[in-house]
Amino acid sequence: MAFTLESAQAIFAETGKPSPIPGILSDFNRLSLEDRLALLWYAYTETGRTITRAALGAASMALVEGMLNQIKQMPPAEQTRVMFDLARRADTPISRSYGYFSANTKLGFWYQLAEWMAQGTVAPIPTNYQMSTDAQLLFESIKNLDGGQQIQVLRDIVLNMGFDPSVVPDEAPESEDFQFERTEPVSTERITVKGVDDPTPLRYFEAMNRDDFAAAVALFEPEGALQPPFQKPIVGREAITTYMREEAQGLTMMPIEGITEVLPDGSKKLKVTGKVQTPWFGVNVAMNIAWRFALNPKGEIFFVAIDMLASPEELVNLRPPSYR
Ligand code: EQ3
Repeated sequence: MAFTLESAQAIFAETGKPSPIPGILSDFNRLSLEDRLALLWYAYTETGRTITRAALGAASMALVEGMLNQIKQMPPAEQTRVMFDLARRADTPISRSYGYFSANTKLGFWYQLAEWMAQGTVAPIPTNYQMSTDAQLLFESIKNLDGGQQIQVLRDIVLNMGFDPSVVPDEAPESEDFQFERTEPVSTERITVKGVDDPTPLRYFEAMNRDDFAAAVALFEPEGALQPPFQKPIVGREAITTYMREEAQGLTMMPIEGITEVLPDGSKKLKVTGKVQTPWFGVNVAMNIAWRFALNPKGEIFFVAIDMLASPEELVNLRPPSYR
């Protein structure tokens, strides 16, 4: 039984609980711009203070240095306007350039602004600003998320700011080379996972921990697909490589446990749960993750979905309740 993209997307789908993150993101988008920026500030001061400075190599921020300094020189009212423009995805020169930044450059840009806002060099959120009741309720929901989910919410919001580049995709500049300096040397460890004997997922985790994306992507079949959390599948080795280079540098994968099902034609379904650390937060925050692999009979990855777990209990509860 050969997998289709659709059938592969559905494997083990019944074993995970729905994540609260998409609901939180859609509630956030219904808030006023003032509330959005204030809520982000409060959420950031709860979680963001554990960002590791090591994540930002000096060279990687060179690209945005000019724009950041331009904002720093502006009068406070203009600085606030720039932030509003980014939040409402306006078509202005700064918001347009921001829209084409890579994910890590967008995060680094706001990280610098946050530092300056804390110092008072860039207009802070007014201390007497009163968030609406909806914003306060949403803030409570964010506080109830685990640390890994909180940083995912912050990241998704920051990535969706700025002019939407899909409106004029032809203008996209060359992709930037954002290098993360790992605080720990890359791992050369052999990985073992309880319940997983198949070498493909194990080699995948080892390659990812070495930032060896060529080796990781070679494990996929040529038209294989990778589905990041809350996104559509990325299909084909070339597209996956481009994505990994931008998004997966410096990640540390710590798979813990898995289940394997072998199908009559020799293809396999595997679900592995574990923790992932991002270089932005190092050891301070670990995200609870599931990888759902569909392997073809040759042992190549036809599909892998990366899911954020709704609760830490799902790390050990791999099967649906009726099977336990
Ligand atoms: C200034 C302030 C605070 C207020 C202002 O009003 C508005 C804004 C926006 C502000 C600034 C906010 C800031 C600075 C936010 C910074 C947030 C950061 C640095 C968040 C980083 C999050 C990183 C995450 C969630 C990484 C997740 C990575 C995952 C899940 C990786 C998964 C993968 C695996 C496991 C694979 O096997 C394949 C690859 C893939 C990447 C999919």
